[in-house]
Amino acid sequence: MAKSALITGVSGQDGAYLARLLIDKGYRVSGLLARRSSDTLWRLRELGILDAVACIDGDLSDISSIRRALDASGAEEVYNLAAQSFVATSWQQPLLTAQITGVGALNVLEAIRLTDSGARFYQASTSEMFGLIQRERQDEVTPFHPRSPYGVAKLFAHWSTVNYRESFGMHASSGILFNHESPLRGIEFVTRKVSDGAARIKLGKQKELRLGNIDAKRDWGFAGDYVEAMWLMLQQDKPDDYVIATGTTTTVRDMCRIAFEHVGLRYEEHVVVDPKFFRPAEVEVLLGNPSKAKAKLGWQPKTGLNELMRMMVDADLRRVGRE
Ligand code: G4F
Repeated sequence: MAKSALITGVSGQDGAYLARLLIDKGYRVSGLLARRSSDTLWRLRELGILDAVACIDGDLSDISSIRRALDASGAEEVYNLAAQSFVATSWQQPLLTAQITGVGALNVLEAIRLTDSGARFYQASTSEMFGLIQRERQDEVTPFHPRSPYGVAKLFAHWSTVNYRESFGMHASSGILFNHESPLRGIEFVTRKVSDGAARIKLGKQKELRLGNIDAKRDWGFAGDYVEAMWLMLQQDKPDDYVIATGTTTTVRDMCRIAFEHVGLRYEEHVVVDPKFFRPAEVEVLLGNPSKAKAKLGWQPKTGLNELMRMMVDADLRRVGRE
């Protein structure tokens, strides 16, 4: 019989790629959908899987809706990807971020425990938990020091996952994912803002691109590669935590250079640094060490930043061209 999975945050970038991966593997896929915005389903549509995902109305802040979704889906694997995931917004909405990104994960864990379904659980943890980094390369034993309400909320969710594993023997794993991007990335995140900006400037629809701290460094990978690691974690005999990263870090500035050069432009002539986009506390540099994932899951990234940015710029050239 086909396996069944429930994805919270199915309409987001990772939710859409994970849904496609699981559908390709023969799973029945259900998605918990918080209907807050008008078109939440464009990513599933773009991947051509909208009709293959059973969408269930629900919200991480409402444990009764999660329990109903677990019953309706019969999920054997639950992937908790839903969150208020934009770091900058977490200073404007710290309590909402704590409720959805932090306590929301605990609601899912508790719903699984109360329904006694034995479902395996994946938590979308994040490199933002390392924040003010304590080691040059961050791995599973690097101490955490979050720098935003988002990072703090994710840390609560991460430790809740570890705690439910240790307290109740739940098969609960946490993927500490470094930044992962794609043409399905939301426009508020810097890579997509840059790929969209480069495309618009190239097509004469925009003159400049205003960014914040372009000296920040990130370990950027392709979301399509990273969802494979999520699935692999839930196929292991024992639950555990894994860093998922490329092991390479690049400045926002150099990421801009790659994107603009792809369309024959010099980023220096178009990018304007605007203090409006600076954050109250910045994570200056992130660099992951994915050795454990490679050794235990057999996972490694396939897509480098050059290829990723070219893919994103090409997708935005097509989108902007259609407007
Ligand atoms: O693309 P970003 O907004 O991603 P950020 O803050 O690193 O968070 C992303 O990755 C995390 C994993 O580490 C996830 F947990 C999280 O949910 C999200 O997916 O910003 C990247 C960097 C930051 O240093 C930011 O200050 O780019 C810098 N930046 C410079 N100018 C900008 C801009 N970021 C945005 N969004 N917009 C700018 O104009």
